[in-house]
Amino acid sequence: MEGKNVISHADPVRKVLEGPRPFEFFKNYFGGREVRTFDFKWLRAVHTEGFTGAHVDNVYMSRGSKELLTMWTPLGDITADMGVLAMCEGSHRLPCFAKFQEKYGNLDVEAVGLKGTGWFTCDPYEVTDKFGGQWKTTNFQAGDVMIFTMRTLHMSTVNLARISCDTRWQPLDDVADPRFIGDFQTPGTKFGLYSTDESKTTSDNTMEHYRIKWGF
Ligand SMILES: O=C(O)CCC(=O)C(=O)O
Repeated sequence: MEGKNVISHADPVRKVLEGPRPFEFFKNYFGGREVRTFDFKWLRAVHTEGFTGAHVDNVYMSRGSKELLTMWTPLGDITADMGVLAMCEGSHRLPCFAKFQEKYGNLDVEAVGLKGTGWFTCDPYEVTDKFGGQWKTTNFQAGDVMIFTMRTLHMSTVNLARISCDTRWQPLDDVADPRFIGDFQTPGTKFGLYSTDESKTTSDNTMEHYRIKWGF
């Protein structure tokens, strides 16, 4: 169990997160290819007033399959006012997001040792005003999931309290980002958020700095 979270890797939880149904769904989705999920699972118990800012997952996990998908699983019924995920529809493919994807979407926050969370912004409307798209979300019931690409801009609504877990899925025969499979190392290797590489965390190594450099 080294490196494995005692909750997200407990048998009853694994049965929900990576039971036969997601395996079958993703196998069909990938045209019959066998699939795998990362060993690392992002279990979130989010407190009142907590939320996740707008980001694409590619900034955290771009070193493997280009077909990688995220599956967001609420653990129980969670209504939008309790804290759910919201998607910016079209952000992964609309031409109006091309520069956003080329600059922000291609950033590897760990490689540059980004200081901060890797979120592009905390203001959802800043994105739609600047680039386009439309924010969408819904109430979730136990058994629902949300599946989206590495390039889909998403964030959460502000939380009352909720527990969810996000897992990653890809074809088995494709290369997997080595940071999230097998035994896990320190958190510093998983997110720019926890970056400990002092040599890289200079004051201009922030999202604000990159946004000025990119012209947005
Ligand atoms: O649940 C959250 O607050 C964030 C989840 C997320 O960003 C993801 O699943 O990629």
